[in-house]
Amino acid sequence: MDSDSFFLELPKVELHAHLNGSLSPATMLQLKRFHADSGIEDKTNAFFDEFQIGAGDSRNLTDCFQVFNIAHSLTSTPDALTIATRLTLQEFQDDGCCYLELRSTPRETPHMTKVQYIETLVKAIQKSSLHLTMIARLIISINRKSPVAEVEEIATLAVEYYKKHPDVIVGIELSGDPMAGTFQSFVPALTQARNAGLKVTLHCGEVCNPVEVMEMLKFKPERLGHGTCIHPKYGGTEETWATLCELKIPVEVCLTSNVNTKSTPDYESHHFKLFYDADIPTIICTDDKGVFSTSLSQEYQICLKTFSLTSSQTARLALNACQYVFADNVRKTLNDKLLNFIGKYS
Ligand code: 6MZ
Repeated sequence: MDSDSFFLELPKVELHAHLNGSLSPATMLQLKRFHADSGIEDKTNAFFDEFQIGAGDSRNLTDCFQVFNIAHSLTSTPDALTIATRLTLQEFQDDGCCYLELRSTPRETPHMTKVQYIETLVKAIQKSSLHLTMIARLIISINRKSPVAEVEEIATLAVEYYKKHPDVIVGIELSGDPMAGTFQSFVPALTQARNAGLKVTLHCGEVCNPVEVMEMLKFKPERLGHGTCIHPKYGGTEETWATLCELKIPVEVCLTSNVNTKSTPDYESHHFKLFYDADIPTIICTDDKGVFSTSLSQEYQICLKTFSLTSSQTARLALNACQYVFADNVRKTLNDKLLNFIGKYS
């Protein structure tokens, strides 16, 4: 097996992918065509290159939150959202993903309610499972910019739809501009969801805010996203780092996202290495494969090259990721798939 096909064929588990950040240029083109064909006004005059934040782009993490409006204008009807979900799931499968937890923020638009948004995603995932070999699940996102009343409304809907579709909805997460809102104000909604059985993942330490990082760690979510500013070298404190090392909460790391938004200066200095060396479970993820023009195979490849890992160490990262999926009932299937690949490869 040549090295490129190793990354593609390695069965991979994607645990941090925002739907509207994952739209590829091909998917966006299809959505634009769909809008034109169905006579719906297309408010995106933006070019696709405005959606993409590549290496060396002058925009930073704060600016990056503007680009999601471009995707949002293309997914504002149930039909368009279905197309976006279906094509995105297919792309993850084509990239060798065997399990995907897609996350998205229920949005009210002139064409759909939040309830319709959730129902559309659930249906699209259920329908895709009829022809995909990849297993897909949904995490309901909460945007930090939302007022607390809306956050509580979304948590209540997440619980209601989790009870109806526990085969699809597995978790709740907190994301959005890390400078907006305060973690404490979201705790009641997150606790409500957790008490109902939903697993929790939090974007944590995307910017330097050790007080909030400590609050999040004490909440003991099942997983963390990014974890950029937890080590003292990167804006964390001795306390935040010691607590993470003690709790060993798995972290979804997104190498290219962090480099392209300048949260991390370059791949070499990415906090992945510190986490890896400290035995903190790390899961390689894409974050927004459309915005950052990447793929999960590419992220694994970058990781191996940057940190001089062996193929076995890289495959082990994918194997370990299976332990941290929110759908407990598929863990063994995924584990066996990975072990089978490793057995054949070695
Ligand atoms: C924090 C992010 C993010 O939910 O509309 N999102 N939140 N940090 C990031 N790092 C770059 N990337 C994406 O997908 C888009 C939404 O995901 C969150 C933001 O809230 C963004 O609006 P959905 O499918």
